[in-house]
Amino acid sequence: GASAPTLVDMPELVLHQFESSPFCDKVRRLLHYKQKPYRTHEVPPTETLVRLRRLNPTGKVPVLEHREVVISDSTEIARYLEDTFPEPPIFPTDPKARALCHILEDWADESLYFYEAWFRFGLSENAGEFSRRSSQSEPPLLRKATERALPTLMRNVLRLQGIGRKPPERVLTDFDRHLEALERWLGDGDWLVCEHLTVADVAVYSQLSCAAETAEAQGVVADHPTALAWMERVNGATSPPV
Ligand SMILES: N[C@@H](CCC(=O)N[C@@H](CS)C(=O)NCC(=O)O)C(=O)O
Repeated sequence: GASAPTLVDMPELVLHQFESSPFCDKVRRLLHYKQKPYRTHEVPPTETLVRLRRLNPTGKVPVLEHREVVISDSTEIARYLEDTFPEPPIFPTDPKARALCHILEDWADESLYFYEAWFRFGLSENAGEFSRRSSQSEPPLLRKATERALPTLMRNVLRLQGIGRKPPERVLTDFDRHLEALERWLGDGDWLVCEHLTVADVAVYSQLSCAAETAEAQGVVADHPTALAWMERVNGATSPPV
């Protein structure tokens, strides 16, 4: 029969993650694109309060471990991956394109993220399902409590950020405007910043595809064929190897 994997076969990259987090999706896709095998450690949400803080004081995922190196934040991880495994590149070489790449990555991580969170947790129709999904990794005794706490926790975040205080029609209009801008920006180009895929494509993709797991965001995205075709392209380039 097949022999058990030895220590030697263990990938040296470990991704501490929430399976459903768009930032973790972003890092997994960058790892696939660079063809780096990795293993994942699914972090139960309550672990971010204490245990995960030994690795990352902010208590956030993703956190990537590579030998003795620990890197947190998807933006830092992308840069680390580029420095450590330069091929294929995920950053443009031209300084001005690099600057644009950074701006678009930040737009995805710091603006689109809150739409994604709003679709999943701000809409009460979806909060139950996504809280259940996010609590699966908890030990049984904590699962129900986490599931009950998550919608309130996330809605507080959304209220403090501001998006949670807008009427739903306004948020949908804003989201539609973002997709409209994405379409115009893409025009007939294949990628957002240069002639190859960059971290900007992956960052924007991960937020939109996670949002589009809800029927409400899916409805808006489906109205934008250019964005959809680009999403197919990004997905094709960054899916796990078969
Ligand atoms: N800017 C960070 C954002 C990461 C982030 O917000 N992660 C969320 C999950 S989607 C998290 O870990 N939340 C747990 C917490 O805040 O305790 C990145 O790009 O990695």
